[in-house]
Amino acid sequence: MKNQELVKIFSEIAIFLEMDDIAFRPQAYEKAALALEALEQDVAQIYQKEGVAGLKKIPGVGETLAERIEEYLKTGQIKYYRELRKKMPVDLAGLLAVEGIGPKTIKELYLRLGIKNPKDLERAARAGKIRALANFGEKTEKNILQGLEFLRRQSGRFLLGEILPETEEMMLKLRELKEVERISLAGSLRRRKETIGDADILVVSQNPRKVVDFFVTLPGVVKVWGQGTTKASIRLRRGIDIDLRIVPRESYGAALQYFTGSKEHNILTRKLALEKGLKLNEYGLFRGRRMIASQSEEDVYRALGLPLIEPELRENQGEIQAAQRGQLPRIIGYGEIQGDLHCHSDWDGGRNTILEMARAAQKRGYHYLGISDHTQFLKIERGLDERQLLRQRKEIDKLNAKFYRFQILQGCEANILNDGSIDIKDSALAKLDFVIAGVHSSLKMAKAEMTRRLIRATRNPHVDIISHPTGRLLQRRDEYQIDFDSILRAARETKTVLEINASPERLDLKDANIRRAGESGVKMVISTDSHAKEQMKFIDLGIAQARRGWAEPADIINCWPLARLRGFFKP
Ligand code: DGT
Ligand code: CA
Ligand code: CA
Repeated sequence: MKNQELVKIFSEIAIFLEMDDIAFRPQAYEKAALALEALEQDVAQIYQKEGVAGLKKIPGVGETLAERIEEYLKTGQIKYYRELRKKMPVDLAGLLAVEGIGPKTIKELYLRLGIKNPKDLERAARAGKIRALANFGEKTEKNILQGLEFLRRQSGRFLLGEILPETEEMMLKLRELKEVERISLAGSLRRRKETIGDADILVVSQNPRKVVDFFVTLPGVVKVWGQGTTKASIRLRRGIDIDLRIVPRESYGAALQYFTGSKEHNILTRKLALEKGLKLNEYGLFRGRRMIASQSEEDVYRALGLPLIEPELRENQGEIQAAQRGQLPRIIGYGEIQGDLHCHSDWDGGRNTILEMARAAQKRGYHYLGISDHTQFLKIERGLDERQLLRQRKEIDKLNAKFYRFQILQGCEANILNDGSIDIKDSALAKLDFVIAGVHSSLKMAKAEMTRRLIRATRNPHVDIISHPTGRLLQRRDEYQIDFDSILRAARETKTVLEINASPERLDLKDANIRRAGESGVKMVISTDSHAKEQMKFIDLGIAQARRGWAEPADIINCWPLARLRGFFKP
């Protein structure tokens, strides 16, 4: 249908006219665009049957606009529009999508700085060229950058840590409806991928229409992309999209298996079904017309000759073959962490006291907590020097005397300096229960140099753990240049532990590296790096990452009881 193309052209003409401060005509084009958008018949057919007279019956379309439509239908273009574009060859839709940018601004930015699209806009804003313009100023420039950043988030993927709680909140509301019999996450969110395109929720109900109606009107829904009898798709604030699907009880297992994905994993399960003369889809596993499995995922996998494969493993990384051979790992469970070893207290600028952190750890059911405040090198975070560490030791001893079945360990997060040495004396490190060391400066070293730096740190006789070993920040900063295999070798030789940092924007190590570490016999620790007690909950993100990396409890030192841990740390 040509309708949509004409909608776009008329809307853009309206914007071009607005740029030139022309009265009334922009509104005329805008109105016609709206009418065409709502029109159910095809304009080309209207024209074919009734000619220009037919076009003029469309609300808002008068003599001139009817002629323009005729011109477009006959020649495939509108000369008037082409000339306007030639005068101002900019990506209108792209620029208008940036919060705070209107037609007048676009014109000025094009005429003065030659800005044609969001990319040009970003470059100019970063170079400080916009604030230099007469009517703009520094604040506008900052707003433009913020608008661009927001747009990027909207069009891009979301961090697991930001989309999971929002989706779980929506699930809680859905659960309140009595028509909802069962509910589960699906898609990449159920697989706990580190970034998520959209959230998927699967519901079992005998009354899907009711569930859909309830879902699309929930508070927080800012847009309904689509709504049918058994599915709906909505947007929340901040651009988070959720797909909801509703299935009958009998199909739950097959539907969950299908909508959990990954697509690549599903291709393999379907192929396996075919090899057995079966057919697998979202409704069930079939032999001919007969459904042989569909109620639970276990049933589906069993009928394929497989044990249940955990969602975090369904990424076509060899999990099907491993399952066939009975060699799936017994991956770490969400409740198996015994304590958090990387937590900061108010001694180094964290928000809570040591005791508050300890209480929070106890509340989580932990048996130990490692306080690992920054050391002196990091001036911004008020790092501790040797004397302060000694004082802190005394305070921790005092607190420990009062605990039952719970202990605070004193560690620190020391800095790995450029040459791989540690920013605090060995004699001071020796007095701690354990030592974490991490890179916090000169992150952009050449590969060989950075690798040497980290290896030297693992060789320090007191360093037990390397924090956030690859230094990445999700969607913001790449990993350091390092030869990870060499690091793994050094870690194994020196019995140094690599951290799986669970903070939502790090998740470092990443899944593939966790798997390599596990295969090389390198031990890992899952830590939240909490600077406030509320952040301890991020442990689940780290566990998810460990599961995606096929890690078993034996690989993760904070799944171990305290006595084993103490015996494992370097003296
Ligand atoms: P995302 O949203 O990009 O983070 O990744 P997913 O895995 O959540 O992908 P999504 O939301 O497009 O689809 C959810 C699941 O539904 C996906 O993991 C597997 C299933 N699925 C969707 N489309 C297809 C398809 O065309 N073929 C197959 N086999 N499965 C599909
Ligand atoms: Ca998804
Ligand atoms: Ca989806």
